[in-house]
Formats: sequence, structure tokens, C-alpha cells
Amino acid sequence: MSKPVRIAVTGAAGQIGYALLFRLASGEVFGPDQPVHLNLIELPHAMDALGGVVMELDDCAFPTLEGVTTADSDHLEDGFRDADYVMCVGSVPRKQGMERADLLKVNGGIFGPTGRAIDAAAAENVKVIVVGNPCNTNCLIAMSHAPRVPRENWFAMTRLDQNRAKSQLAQKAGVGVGDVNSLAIWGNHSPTMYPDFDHARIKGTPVPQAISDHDWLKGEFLTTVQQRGAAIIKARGASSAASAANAALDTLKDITRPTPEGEVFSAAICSTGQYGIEEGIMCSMPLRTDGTTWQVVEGWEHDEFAQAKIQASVDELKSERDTVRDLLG
Ligand code: NAX
Repeated sequence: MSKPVRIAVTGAAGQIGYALLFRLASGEVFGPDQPVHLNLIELPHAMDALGGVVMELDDCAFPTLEGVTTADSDHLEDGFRDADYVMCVGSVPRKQGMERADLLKVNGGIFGPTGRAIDAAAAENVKVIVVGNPCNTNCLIAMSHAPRVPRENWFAMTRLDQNRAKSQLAQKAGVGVGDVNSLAIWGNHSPTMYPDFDHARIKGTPVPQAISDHDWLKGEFLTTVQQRGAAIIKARGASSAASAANAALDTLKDITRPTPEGEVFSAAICSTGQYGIEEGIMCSMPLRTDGTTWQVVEGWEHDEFAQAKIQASVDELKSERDTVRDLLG
């Protein structure tokens, strides 16, 4: 058996954690011949609950699960020790009456120490996926406290938005979701993000040709995708968990496997000025990888409508960055 891949997950006893860990342990991402070791991290008061999750992992008897280590958030370095991948799921949810700026600052207090502990303890080439919201700016804060870890190794999750958009397009066109590809999300994981239907394809045909109802594309489609998280909370009384965990696993697959021909994947990465987007913010863009290094897909042109939408989301990211400036390392 090869050396285990070590994956650290924060917020492991939460609802996304519960939908994530069993699939990670099952070999779904790294295959049946690759053992995995899970490093699970929780707040001190949630360690008992986490113990229950670990019992259930034991009871699955996954042949691919080599072992589980747990640590509380007062011992983050133990939690991140030798991790090849870190999935930052834990964060503080927005409470009633809380301003977005307050939420940014509360979570900034979590992600600074997270970045420092990853820097100190994780494996040399650790890759980090931030899921906990506001994920783009949380990722920026953690990254700024981890100078050892290359900037290319930091991702904030927008894959759930990509999956939501693909599914809406497939339903509108009456095709299978596998017939929709090259669908990228631009900007922030927030209601300002922009699902780029112009460059998406349905069975190889550009979406604006495959779907003639352009009012729907520019209206209902965008708002459905942008407001999907809120719609799920309203219907379920709880935020997306299984679909979010699924998207986190998709992101892990996206960054570790070569991107299929004609496909792109979305994640927020640290801009180096691509498409005129300000350097140093965590912005979602279309990406491709050979399984080792990734590139932003270049040369996409945007009409005025798309440009304005992307700019609005980028402006929101800049303002989030400005709000947490004193929390950056
Ligand atoms: P839960 O509240 O069910 O679980 C969060 C867990 O994190 C809790 O068990 C809590 O004890 C733990 N936690 C909090 N602070 C921690 C810290 N400093 N260290 C370790 N653990 C800590 O939330 P859940 O539904 O699992 O959602 C987790 C995060 O994902 C939230 O911030 C949520 O907003 C975000 N989401 C992000 C999405 C995305 O697409 N990027 C979509 C789904 C989800 O809304």
C-alpha cells in the first residue's frame, strides 16, 4: 500500500462535515488503492460530537481509511500536522442582525490562526480549500498568514455555484447535466457571483445558441443560481450540506485530476491580474489543470452585460478585503 494521503478537515462535526467525511474515507476521491488518513478538527465543545462521528467512521470499516486523528481548535498545529490537503469548513455562521462586516471580522479571527498553523505544520506542498463563509475573504486571510505555502495552493470554493448553474441550464435545455460543460463562475461566492453562460456549451453548442430565451439567461437563471443558497435555507430550514460537501469533493477532484478536454472548473484563486482583475484578491475564474499545476483559461471575451456583473463581484471582493485589511498577515 502507498503512503496515506492526509486530509485535514475543520468543522468536522458540522453538517457539511457529516456529508463529507464518509465519502472522503471511502476512496471516492483518491481511488481504492490509495489509503487516506483524516485529521479532524473541531471546537473544544464539539469534540464529543466529533467522537461520535469517528465511531461511525470506524463502523464503516472502509478499507481505504488508514486512520483518524482528532484535534481541537486550541491545538491547530496538531490538527494540520503533515496534511497534504486542508479543507477549511468550520466557521461562524451569520446570526440575525449581524452585518457582513462583523461576520468578516469574526471569521477573520479564525482564519488568521488557521493560516499560521497550516504554515507551521502542514506538508510541504499542502493545498487548501476554504469552504467556510465568507470563503473568498477567509481564504485570503489564511493565505496571508502562511508565507511558506505557495499562493497557487489556496482555493476558495465556488464549485457549488458551478454545479447549481449547470443543473439549471440542463433542466432548461432538457438535456442531461453531463451535456453541459465549460461553465465558469466569476467573482465572489456570494449573490454577486456571475455564472458565465456565454462561454458554457450544451452538447458543444454555445449556450446562447442552445437556449434562445436570453431574457431567462440574463434574468431568472442568474437569480436562481445566485439565490440558491437562500432558497434552500427557506425550504429546508438549514443551509446546503450534502450539495456543499459534494462540491468540496468535486473541488478536490478538480485540482488533483487532469481537466477533461473542453471542460473548465471554477474555484476562487489568488488573482495575479488575469482579465484585469486586481492582483491579490481571491476571485473565481475558469481554470484547467494537468493534475499538478493549474492555469486560468485565457482569452474569453465578455460583453458589456457580463463585464458589469463580473466587475460588481470583483468590487465586492475588494471591499471585503478592505474591511479585513487589519487582519491580513
Ligand atoms: P455547521 O454549523 O453545521 O458546522 C460548522 C462546524 O464548524 C461546527 O461543528 C463548529 O463547531 C465548527 N467550527 C466553528 N469554528 C471552528 C473553528 N474555529 N475550528 C474548527 N471548527 C470550527 O455549518 P455547515 O453547514 O457545516 O457549514 C460550514 C460552513 O460552510 C459555513 O460557513 C457555511 O456558510 C459554509 N458554506 C459554504 C458554501 C460554499 O459554497 N462555499 C456552501 C455551503 C455552506 O453554506
